[in-house]
Amino acid sequence: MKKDTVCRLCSACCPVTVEVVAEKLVSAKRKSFLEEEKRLPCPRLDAAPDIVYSPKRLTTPLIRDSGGAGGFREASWDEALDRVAESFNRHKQASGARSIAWLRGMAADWGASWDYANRLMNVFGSPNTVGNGSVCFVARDMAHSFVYGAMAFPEPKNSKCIIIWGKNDRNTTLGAAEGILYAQEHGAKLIVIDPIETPTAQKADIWLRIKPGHDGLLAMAMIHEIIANDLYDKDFVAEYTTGFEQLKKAAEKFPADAVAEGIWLDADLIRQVARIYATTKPASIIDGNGLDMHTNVFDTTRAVAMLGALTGNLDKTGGNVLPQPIPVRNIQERDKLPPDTPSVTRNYPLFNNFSDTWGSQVQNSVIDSILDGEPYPVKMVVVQSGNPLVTMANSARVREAFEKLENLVVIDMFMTETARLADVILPATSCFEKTQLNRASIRNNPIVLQNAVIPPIGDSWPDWKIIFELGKKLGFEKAFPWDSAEQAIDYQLEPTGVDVGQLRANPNGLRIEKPLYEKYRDRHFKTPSGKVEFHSETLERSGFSGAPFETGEINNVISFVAEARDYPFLGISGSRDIRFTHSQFRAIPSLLENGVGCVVDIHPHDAQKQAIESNDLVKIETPKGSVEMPARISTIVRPGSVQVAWGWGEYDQRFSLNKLTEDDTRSAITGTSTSRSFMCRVTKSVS
Ligand SMILES: Nc1nc2c(c(=O)[nH]1)N[C@H]1C(S)=C(S)[C@@H](COP(=O)(O)OP(=O)(O)OC[C@H]3O[C@@H](n4cnc5c(=O)[nH]c(N)nc54)[C@H](O)[C@@H]3O)O[C@H]1N2
Ligand SMILES: Nc1nc2c(c(=O)[nH]1)N[C@H]1C(S)=C(S)[C@@H](COP(=O)(O)OP(=O)(O)OC[C@H]3O[C@@H](n4cnc5c(=O)[nH]c(N)nc54)[C@H](O)[C@@H]3O)O[C@H]1N2
Ligand code: SF4
Ligand SMILES: [Mo]
Repeated sequence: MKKDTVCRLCSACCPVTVEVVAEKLVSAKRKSFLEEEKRLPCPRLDAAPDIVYSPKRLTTPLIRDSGGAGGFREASWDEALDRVAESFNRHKQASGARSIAWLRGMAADWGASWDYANRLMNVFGSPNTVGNGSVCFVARDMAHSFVYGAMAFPEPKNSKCIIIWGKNDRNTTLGAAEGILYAQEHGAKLIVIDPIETPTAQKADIWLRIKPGHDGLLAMAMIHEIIANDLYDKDFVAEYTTGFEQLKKAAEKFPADAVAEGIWLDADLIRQVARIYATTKPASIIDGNGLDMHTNVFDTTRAVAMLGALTGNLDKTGGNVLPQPIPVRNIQERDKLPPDTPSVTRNYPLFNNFSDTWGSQVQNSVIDSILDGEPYPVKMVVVQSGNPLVTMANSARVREAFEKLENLVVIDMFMTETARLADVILPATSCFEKTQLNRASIRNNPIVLQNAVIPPIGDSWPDWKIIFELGKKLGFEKAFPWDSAEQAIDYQLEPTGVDVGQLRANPNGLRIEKPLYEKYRDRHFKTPSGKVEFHSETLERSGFSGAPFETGEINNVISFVAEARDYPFLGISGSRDIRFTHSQFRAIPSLLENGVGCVVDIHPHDAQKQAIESNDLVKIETPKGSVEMPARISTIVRPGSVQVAWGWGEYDQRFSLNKLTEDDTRSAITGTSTSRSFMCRVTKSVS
C-alpha cells in the first residue's frame, strides 16, 4: 500500500511516498517536480527500511541504577517515567526548576515536538529548553529577520542567476538541488562561494574559493561595488528601506582591491560577480551552514541578506522570497514561567527574544552552567534528538560537563555516545512511526503532514507521547489533555481552519494562502521601522554595529590563529556526506559499505612535503585535542588547508572532529563559536 508522509531523516523535510506491506516499510520515494529519471536519489531514504528495522534500535526504556555496576537494565515505561519525574521533582525542590535543562538537537526533530518540550518545561517552571540554533541556521534566521523581518527563502528554480554561498544542496537539501539543476538547464548562471571545490563548485560558471570565515568581507565588497556603480534598485531602496547611507559608508571600508588578497580571491572576479548578480534578474542567493558556524555569522549573513534587498531581488519569483507563515496557536506557554526566571542563555537577550518559536538557542550556555555554575548551576539535563557528545564544539569540555551531571535522560532511537552517559534512556520512534506537524510547513505554505505510516518498533514511543506522558506524571494533566498527536495538532492548527483530517485528504499539502510576491507593497516588513533595515537602531542601542561590520574590522574569525606558528594548517569541518546526517547512520551497513568516508583531504604539495600517501593515517591536532584519520590526497583543498570529515565521532571517537574545536570565543549576539575552521597541526601518524 502506498502512503504519504514527510521524511525527517534530515532537516530537508522532503515529502515522500512510502510503500508499506503488512505494516512494514518496504521502500520510500521523494516527491519532486522533476520527471522520474531526473530526480536526485537520496541514499538515506533508500536505506529507510534498514534504519527503521536496524537491530541496533532501542526498543525498551533503559535504567542505570545508582551503585549498579554501570550497566543498564530494561524497564517499563511506567517505571522509567516515574524515575524521570522523581528526578525532576527532587531537583526542583533542592535547587529550583531552573536547575534542569532540556537540550534539543536540530537535525532529527525540527517539528512541533519542540513546542511540546518548551510547553512542558515552561509549565514546570524552567526556562532552559535550549536548542542548537547558535550553530545551525537560527543565527542566520535572526540576521535575515533583523534585515527584513523574516528569513527569506531562495527560489532558485525560477532564477536567472544563482549564488550558492556556503551551501552544498546536492548532499543536504535535495529539493533545492533539483531546483538549481532545473534553472541551470534553463540558462541560469551559477556562482558558487566555497573554500572547497565541491561537485557543485565544479559545475559553477564562477567559483570563488573564499578563505573560510571571511565571507562577510566579500559581501561588503560586493555591496560597495554595487552601490559605487549605481547598480542597485533605486526605487526599491528609496521606498522600502532605511539606513542606506550608513550601509554605503560601512561598505566603503571594504573595496574589492583592499580585501581580495586577504580572502584568497581576485579583486576583478569579486567585481565581476557583484555586477553579474546585480544585473541578471531575477537572482537568488542560497546561503548555508558554511556561513553559520563562525563567530561573525550574524553580520556576515546580514550583509548577504542585504544584497537581495539592494538589488530588488527580495520577494520576487526567482529571487529570495519572504515566507507566509500560517497563524498557528502558540502552545509554548512561556507566560506560565514565573517572572524573573532568567534562562542560562540570558547573556544573549537579542537572540533569545527575536522569535517566539525558537526561544533559547545558545547551547554552550548549558555547558557553562553545568561546569561553572554560570549564571547558576544546572544539575539535570534531558537530551532529545541530539548527540551533543559528538556534535557540540569542544568535546572534551562537553564530556566533562555531562559526566558531572547528577541526572541525564536521553530520548533517542539508538544508543549514542551521549546516551551511554545517561541514567535513563527513553526509546523514541523514527520519523516513519509518528505523526507530527512540520515546523517547515508552519513557516511556509503548503502545510504537509508527517504521518505515522508504520506502527512503533518494539516498545518505542513517539516523542510527543513521551512528553505528554511525562507531563501527566508531573501533574500537568491540564496542559497535556491530549491522547493522540492528532488532537494536539488540531488544537495547534485551530486558528488556521485546517485540521489533520483535511491534511490527510490533501497529501501533497494544503495552502492556507496562495503564493504571494512583493508582499511588502501592502504588508509592512516585520522590522521595527516596517522597512528593510540596512542599519538597525535596535542593534546600535544594544551596543552593536548598526550596519554590518561598521567598524571596518572582522576579528576572531578562525580558531587558534594566535597559535598559528605551532598549528600552521587551516582545518575546515567538511561538507555533509549524503549518506549520513551528522553523527547518525554509521551503524547502518548498507550506508557504510559504499565507498570511503572518514578522510582528511590534503593537497598533494602538502602531502609530498611529509611523505604522506593516500590512506596513510594522519594526526590532526589543535590546542584542544587531536583526531586521526586516513588521508585522501586531493586538490579540492587549497595548499595549506585540510578538510576534515564531519560526523564520525559516533562511529569511532578517534575520528571525532569536535575534539578539535573551541567554544572560548563566541559571538556577543548569537553565542556562536567557530566550529567550521581552526588552525591545526597535520602530521603522519606513526603506527
Ligand atoms: N546529508 C546530510 N544532509 C543534511 C545534514 C547532514 O548531516 N547530512 N544536516 C542537515 C542540517 S542540520 C543542516 S544545518 C544542513 C546544512 O546544509 P549545508 O549548508 O549544505 O551544509 P554543509 O554541507 O555542511 O556546508 C555547506 C558548504 O559550506 C562550505 N564551507 C565551509 N566553511 C565555509 C566558509 O567559511 N565559507 C563558505 N562560503 N563556505 C564554507 C563547505 O565546504 C560546504 O561545501 O544540512 C541538512 N542536511
Ligand atoms: N564541527 C562541527 N560541529 C557541528 C556541525 C559541523 O558541521 N561541524 N554541524 C552542526 C549542526 S548544523 C547541527 S544541526 C548539529 C547537529 O547536532 P545533533 O542534532 O546532535 O546531531 P545528530 O547527530 O543528527 O543527532 C541527532 C540524534 O537524534 C536521534 N534521533 C533521530 N530521529 C529522532 C527522533 O525522531 N526522535 C528522537 N528523540 N531522536 C531522534 C538520532 O539517533 C541522533 O542520535 O551539529 C552541529 N555541530
Ligand atoms: S534529503 Fe533525504 S534524508 Fe533528508 S529529508 Fe530528504 S529524503 Fe530524507
Ligand atoms: Mo544544522
